[in-house]
Amino acid sequence: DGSELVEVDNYVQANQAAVNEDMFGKYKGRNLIVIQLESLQNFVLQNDMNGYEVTPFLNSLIHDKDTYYFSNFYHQTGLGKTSDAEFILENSLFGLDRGAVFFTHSGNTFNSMSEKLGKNGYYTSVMHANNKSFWNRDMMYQSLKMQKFYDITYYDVNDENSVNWGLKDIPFFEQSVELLAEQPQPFYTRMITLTNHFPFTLDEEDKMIPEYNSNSGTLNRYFQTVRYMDEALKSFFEELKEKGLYDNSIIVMYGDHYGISENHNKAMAMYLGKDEITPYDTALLQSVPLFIHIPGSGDGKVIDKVGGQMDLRPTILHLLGIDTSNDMQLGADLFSDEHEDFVIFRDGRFVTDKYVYADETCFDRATGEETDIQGCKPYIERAQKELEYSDKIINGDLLRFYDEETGNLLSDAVK
Ligand code: GP9
Ligand code: MN
Repeated sequence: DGSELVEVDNYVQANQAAVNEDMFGKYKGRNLIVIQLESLQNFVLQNDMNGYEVTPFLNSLIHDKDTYYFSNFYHQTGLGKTSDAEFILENSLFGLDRGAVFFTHSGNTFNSMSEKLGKNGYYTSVMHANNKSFWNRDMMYQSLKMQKFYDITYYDVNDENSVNWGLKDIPFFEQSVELLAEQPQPFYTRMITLTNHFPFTLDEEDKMIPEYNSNSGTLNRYFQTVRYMDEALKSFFEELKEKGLYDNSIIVMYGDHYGISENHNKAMAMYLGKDEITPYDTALLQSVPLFIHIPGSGDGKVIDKVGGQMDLRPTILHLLGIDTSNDMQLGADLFSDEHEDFVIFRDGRFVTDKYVYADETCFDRATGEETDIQGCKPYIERAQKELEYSDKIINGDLLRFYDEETGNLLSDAVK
């Protein structure tokens, strides 16, 4: 039954962060374009590789007057990888600790961001040039009330314009802009890139920088595919302008999960100029970039609050003036003064402004030295609790007992 929901609901209500009144609804009615960037980690930003800038376009955005760049933002995905990132964005809940929620619980009731935006007059879609059943997307998108999935059948994919997993990002965005332009407005469209995916291979003509020179071919090629993706984003922004879709949109971009696993620690240490990669370093390397680009805002800045993918949904909905105070969500608005510097990873690790907890060890965030576990204790408990609550909601399909309009538990839940 749904009685478990009472406890979860109390926790969620008690941990609400008040909205930032200056930001709430400031961009009401704008189109929303969310770009989930495949395997993009933060360490390549504002960095070079043997003298070559890896992300010139994204770096230029960091200092752009219309961009909020979150420099201390982390992925929270598990084994569901790309699909977990999608799930977290849509629901502000964790994926599961085993398997992929997109496969295991695609029949659940949710109260997704697409559903909410749909109810607020938005046309909602996903654009991704892969088979619709990959990650069980076609089934899950129905439960998420996504109105349209532009899968591979909507794209012209051939030998010339594909590499690695499929359609290259530059032609993907070129073709997607045509689809965007046909959609009713306002729209919420989520695009998922593909070229910067393991094993990070490219055609010769798309290599804009050389490979790196470590013992890891994976890391060596990663810089090249990231550089290519950065170029694809640059051309996408131009195309949006040409189509007249730029000024009236908000563009949110974030990395979905790590691209370089711990198997490449030796090469990573070489690149980062460290003796070794410790569990502390590995945790901080889970940082992925988050950009909220709002043409005309003029208020852009670099924000170093600690946050994670769970925070995306309330942050975005509030900018568009959509209330989330009744939502069963575990994230908080990154623009809220009450947003806490605390991000929980799916495996129980966490990062705060003071601590990094990894390998069952509490590290001083500033120095990377091991520190008294007492400092981490309260966070360890909360991390466990939030993960457990999220799992309860999903495993018990508890949102079917919840009326998100009123915030009331349906009668079945409280019997
Ligand atoms: C496939 C793409 C990659 O459609 O999203 O998924 P991943 O392997 O990164 O989870
Ligand atoms: Mn991915």
